[in-house]
Order: sequence, then C-alpha cells, then structure tokens
Amino acid sequence: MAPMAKEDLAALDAHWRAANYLSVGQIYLMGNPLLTERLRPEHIKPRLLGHWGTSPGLNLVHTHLNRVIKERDLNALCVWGPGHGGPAVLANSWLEGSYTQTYPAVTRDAEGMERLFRQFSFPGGVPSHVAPETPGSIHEGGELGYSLAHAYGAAFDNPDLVVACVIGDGEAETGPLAGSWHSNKFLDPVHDGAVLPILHLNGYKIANPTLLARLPDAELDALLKGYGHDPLYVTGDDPLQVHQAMADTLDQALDRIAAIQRAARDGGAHQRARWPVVVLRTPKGWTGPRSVDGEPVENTWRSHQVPLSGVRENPDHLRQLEEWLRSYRPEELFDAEGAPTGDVLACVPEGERRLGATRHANGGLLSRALPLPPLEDFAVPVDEPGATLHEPTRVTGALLARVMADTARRRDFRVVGPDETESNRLGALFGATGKAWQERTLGTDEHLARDGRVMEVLSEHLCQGWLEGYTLTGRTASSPATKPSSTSSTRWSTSTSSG
Ligand SMILES: Cc1ncc(C[n+]2csc(CCOP(=O)(O)OP(=O)(O)O)c2C)c(N)n1
Repeated sequence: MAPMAKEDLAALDAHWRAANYLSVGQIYLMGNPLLTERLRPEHIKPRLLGHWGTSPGLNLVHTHLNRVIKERDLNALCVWGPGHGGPAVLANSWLEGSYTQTYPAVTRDAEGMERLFRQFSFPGGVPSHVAPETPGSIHEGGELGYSLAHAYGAAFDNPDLVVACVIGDGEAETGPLAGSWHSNKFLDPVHDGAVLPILHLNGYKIANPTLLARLPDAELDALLKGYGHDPLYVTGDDPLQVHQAMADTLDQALDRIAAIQRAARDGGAHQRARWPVVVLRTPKGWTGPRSVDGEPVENTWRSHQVPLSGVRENPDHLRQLEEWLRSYRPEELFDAEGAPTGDVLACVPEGERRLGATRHANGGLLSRALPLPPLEDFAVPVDEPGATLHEPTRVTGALLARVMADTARRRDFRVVGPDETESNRLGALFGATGKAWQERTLGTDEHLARDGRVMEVLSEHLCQGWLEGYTLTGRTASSPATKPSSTSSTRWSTSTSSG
C-alpha cells in the first residue's frame, strides 16, 4: 500500500486521540468534561475504578477497523477480549453515534459527554467492563478466555461477515483461549465468514509480564504458524508510524481473507486455508503518564488500572491528570458544543456498518423460529407400561436430524459437543449433515465434511464459546454435553435463542 496522505493519517490520529481522551475522562471525571476550566478536586470522581492500560490499544484497533469498514463497505463485528477496557468501547460507541442512538439521554455534546463520564463505573451507572448493555457487544470479557471462541461462533454460517477479535496477551495464557486457536480447523471458507484475530501484545497482565510478549520473535512466529495462521506484525510506539503500519497491515489481512474466500468459493480450493492473524505490539498504557511518584508507569504493568490514584487529595496527581487529558488537545477534537469534529469522524462508517450498531451483535433481530416438526412424528408407542424398550436419545437424534435436514438451506442450526454425538446415540444426525472438518481425511474416517454442521472438539470451553457466539448472533445451537455460561449475554438487546 502507498503511504497514506498526511491529512488522512492526521484524521485517524484525531479519532484515536478523541477515543483516548474520552476513555480517561470516563475513568476520572464527573464534571468539566471539555476542560473549559482548570481541573478542580470536585470534578474528580470520589472512587476511581476502571482499566486504562488496555484502552489505547483497543482504541487504536477501533479507529482502524472504522477505516477499513468504511473503505471496503465491510460487514463487520468485533469481539473485544480485554473486556475490562470498557471505557474504550464506550468511547467509540459515543463517537460513532450508536451510543446516543441506544441511549438518547447520553447526547453527543458536552452535556452527554458529562453523562458518559459520570455514569461509568458509578453507582446506578454502567459497568466498567464491556457489558451486555454496551452497543455492539456479544462478549463481556469479565472471564478472560472466550473471545476467540465467541468470534468463531459468530462467523460460522455468516459467509459475508468479518469478525475481528482482539485477544489480550494475558487472556492468551488461559486454557480456553489456547484451545481456541484450533477453531480455524473448523471454519469453512465457503459457508462461513472470516475471523481476524488481533493478538494485542501490550506486554503485561495485572502485575506481571505476559508469556507471549516475552517469547523470542522467532518462537512466537513459529507458534502462530504452528496453529495454522499467517502472522502479520505491527510494532511501535510512535503514533503516526503505527497508524501507517496498522492501516497497511489491515489492508493486507483483508486482501488475504478475500483471496482465500474467492479461491474456495469460485475455484473450489480444498486445502485448509492459512488465515491471517495480526500481532499488535504497542505499549500498555500508551500515551498515559510516563511515571508517577518516581515509578515508571507507561509501558509497565503499573498502567493496568488507574495510573494516578487519590487525585482529589493529591494536587500533584491532579496536575498530572490535567496535563495528561490536555495532551490529547481536546480543543481540536470537539467543537464548542462538545460534538466531535469532522476530522474525528472522517473514518467512522454509517448506519448498521458501525460496530456499535451491527445487527449481528443484537441477534434477537436476526433469529427466526426453527422449523420444528410435530412431536407426534417421533412419539414412541407404549402399549402397556414396562413392555417396550426404547433409547430416548436415539429418538432425540431422529428429531435433531429432521431439524438439521430442514435447515439445510438456511444454515442456522448446529449441534456442538465434545465428540459425544455418536456415543450419546444422536448419530441419526449424520444422515442430514457431516462433522465440520477442514483437515485431511483418511479412508477410515466417517462423516467428516468441510461444510458439516455438527461440531466436535474435546475442549468443552471451545464448544461452549462457539455455541454462545453462534446463538448470540441470532442462530440456534444444541449441545448434547455442555451448558450455557454467564460469560456473555444480551440484556441490552433483543432476546436470542439459548443453547
Ligand atoms: C479468567 C480470568 N482470570 C483472571 C482475571 C482477572 N484479570 C482481569 S484483567 C487481567 C489481565 C489481563 O491481561 P491482558 O489479557 O493482557 O489484557 P490487557 O493487558 O490488555 O489489560 C486479569 C488477569 C479475569 N478477568 N479472568
């Protein structure tokens, strides 16, 4: 890609700075949102609770997803793994207008900005994490580990959808996430959409470095390639250089995704695709205070939550917070009424293309009743008590097989489990569909199919995550062995079917 024009880079940077400003504002402020006067203790929340460290990285990803969505008219959804970065996702929803559309009282002006700030992590307000009521969210992120599984669940049977998924390097240490990389062996480039994992190596979790951030580069590269991915790297701490690199890299990744889909859909390519993964290495707490009370903070674990504490009581911290907020030059980002300027909004897509307004994050709008056959068709004759022998799950298998056959064209029903479909006597399903499988097959294998809608993998974390991602985006899945968890839900949105 040719280098971007200076004005375009500056506009992306303006959007990113605005999102960073709004993230810091939510963590600290309950008054004086535009800094029209010097910051005073009464403008600061009495109890500070939120996560700054991950927010600049999430904001960077959101800014750049906006650009590619708008330029390519992409149908996209994003799963934010570090869901504790609630301020970032809320800031972006407010900037793009989806927040005000969902919550009209939080207007896109100074008054609304003050509400946005005050309500965050505040009694009677909104949670500090990406939450069910956050527009565009299917993933709460409170229990780290399920982001990538949710992203794949959303992509299955959604051929036009691109699901970006930010994975924290701490989250990547969890068992569920470590198992989730193998989801690429189940994704059919013909009938499914694409997942673009963005591994965010900001280096730290709560009070420690992360494993993946400290691996030698060659080892990390080998690991990701070993998972079957094609890694692309963005590294840096100079904003304009990172904006250029991120723009180039997302363009490359999306071109590769389009090429993989074309080869499979038009050319009938039969090898498992090597999908791209973006490795984003930027400092934790980037653009925040470099040091506080003589201790380094930016690019260390100390930036994880609230870098400046006791701001009401400590005049030095109050001064540092004001300097930090003013470093984003809010007077260039918001007009006199507090609305984002044209430059800030230049990258933002419109209508349902906005990440906070996509229907795919509000599955109840998309779900349709399943074509359920009359139960009488599956009634078991019992002439007298205790005289006939039947296997209830085998009967259930026949019912599920009918539903599977009747949804062959709609493709909005799946069965997910830890390799127990056959042993649970549900094998009739294989008369209606195969088991999803993109790897090579041997003559002794049975029922494996690239477009199969039964999914079997031993990681029940993965089964559960896929099932949640699939149902929260408006489809139905049944699991013979797992049960829905509380890691995600859609309280703000129209209700969806459950597992
Ligand atoms: C399963 C689980 N264990 C522990 C936590 C507590 N926790 C909250 S944030 C965090 C660190 C996450 O680090 P990372 O995923 O790298 O995110 P980032 O550094 O971008 O904040 C931890 C351990 C959690 N939310 N979920």
